[in-house]
Amino acid sequence: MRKIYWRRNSLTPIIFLVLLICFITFITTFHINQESIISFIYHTPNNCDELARNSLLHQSTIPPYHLLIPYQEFAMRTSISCHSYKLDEPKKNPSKLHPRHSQYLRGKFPYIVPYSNITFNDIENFYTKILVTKKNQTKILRTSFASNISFENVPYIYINDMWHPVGVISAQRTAILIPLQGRDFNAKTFIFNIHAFARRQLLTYTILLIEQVHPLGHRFNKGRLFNAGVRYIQNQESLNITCLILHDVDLIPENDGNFYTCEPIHPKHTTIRVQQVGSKRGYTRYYEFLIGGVLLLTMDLYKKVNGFSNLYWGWGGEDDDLSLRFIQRRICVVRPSDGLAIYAALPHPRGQRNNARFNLLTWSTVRLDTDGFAQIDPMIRFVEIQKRSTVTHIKLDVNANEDLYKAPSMEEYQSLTDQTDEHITTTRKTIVNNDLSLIESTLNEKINEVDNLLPKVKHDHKSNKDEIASVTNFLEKAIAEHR
Ligand code: NGS
Repeated sequence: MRKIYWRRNSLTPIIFLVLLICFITFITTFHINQESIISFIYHTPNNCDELARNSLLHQSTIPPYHLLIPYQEFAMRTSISCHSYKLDEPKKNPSKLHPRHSQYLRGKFPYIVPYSNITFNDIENFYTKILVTKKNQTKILRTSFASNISFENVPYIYINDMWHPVGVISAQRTAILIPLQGRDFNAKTFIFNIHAFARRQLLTYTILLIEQVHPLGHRFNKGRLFNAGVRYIQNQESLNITCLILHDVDLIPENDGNFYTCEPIHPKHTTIRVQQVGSKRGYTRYYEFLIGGVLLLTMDLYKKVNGFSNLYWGWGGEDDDLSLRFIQRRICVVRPSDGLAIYAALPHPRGQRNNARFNLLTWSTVRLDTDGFAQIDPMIRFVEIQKRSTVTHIKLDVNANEDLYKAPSMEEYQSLTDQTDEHITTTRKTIVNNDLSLIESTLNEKINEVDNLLPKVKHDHKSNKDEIASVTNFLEKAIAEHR
């Protein structure tokens, strides 16, 4: 017995020691490796305010120390939030009403999940006929598609494609843009609720559902849908929209104090905590870098970052790409308090993942000017526009330019790699010489050339996934060699 105890006791510290040595070796190797690959991250100022204070960087439109962004590392270490910014402090202007002064704010928003038989006509009928006859504010309404509806009848009028609170001039003119593919029931549930929500805040607003109907069965391109929706709004000059709300179709705001207003110089992200409808698990909080879900920003800000990238097909990444665009333009993001920025999420199956998203994110910052809102027109075709007062339903072909389907020829591919090689050599030399203005002009020139070819390769098709991988590998290797 004694012998057995002795053995056990002597083995434990030895095993422990061996494990400790392995652990230390692993950590050291891994850390050194990471350091050499992404050393620039350690020099990157960690918030937007610091970036803004650095005037030299401010003048440059390219990322400060790097061209490549190992996205996951970057997102973990970089803050996108503005610090010490006070939200919802409008200038005192009694002629234009900020939602904070609405008499209809009640705190918790009593959202409704309707029956599955609800139609777009039911919603139209509800807001133009059923609700307007409601006299008693506390009365509970019951319809063929939902019961227990406690929405108040806030006096509203529909003029020139916008809903206006009667006798009130709202602080802003708001467009709520909802990209869609499938998920019809979510869209109807969302639209049914969001009118009641917007009215409690006395917003002047319009709602746009931007649906991808073509190419059939193709993966979702949320970036193109948002770019197309914003282009549509821009073309409808009479709408004179001052605030864009980029809204996921499955999220219903739960608190009236989550004001749907744009801040003048900062984007506002309001999806801080989300809870699945009917789930008892409580709220999930997302990572700090995330700006997906619900984002409110002015048209000027949208244009400043050239909107969304057009290259993300399938689930994931396009919103993180937008975060990188804000970082590149030294724009930080504001958020309401945790208690107000809460949402109920409607259930739905998750769309097909975009396996190219990390490659695309790595190169995000060099594409800002050549891939986005300014480039959207030839890519889209408006298939149908259905107008109801409760929703303008835009149906879109998001890949109108057949050329984008074609994989690049071998010559194009060779020329792309040649140009990229030259571009990297020049860039590295100028970085070594530390001449920012030269870097900027050289880059813009070279990137434009390369970018004319890149979308063809990076366009996410199963058929050219290998090309994406090999181009990225090639570029990464070339950069490593030139370090
Ligand atoms: C991240 C995605 C984002 C997405 C977020 C939340 O991982 O696009 O999850 O997704 N980024 C990448 O994949 C790079 S959610 O849980 O809401 O479906 O928005």
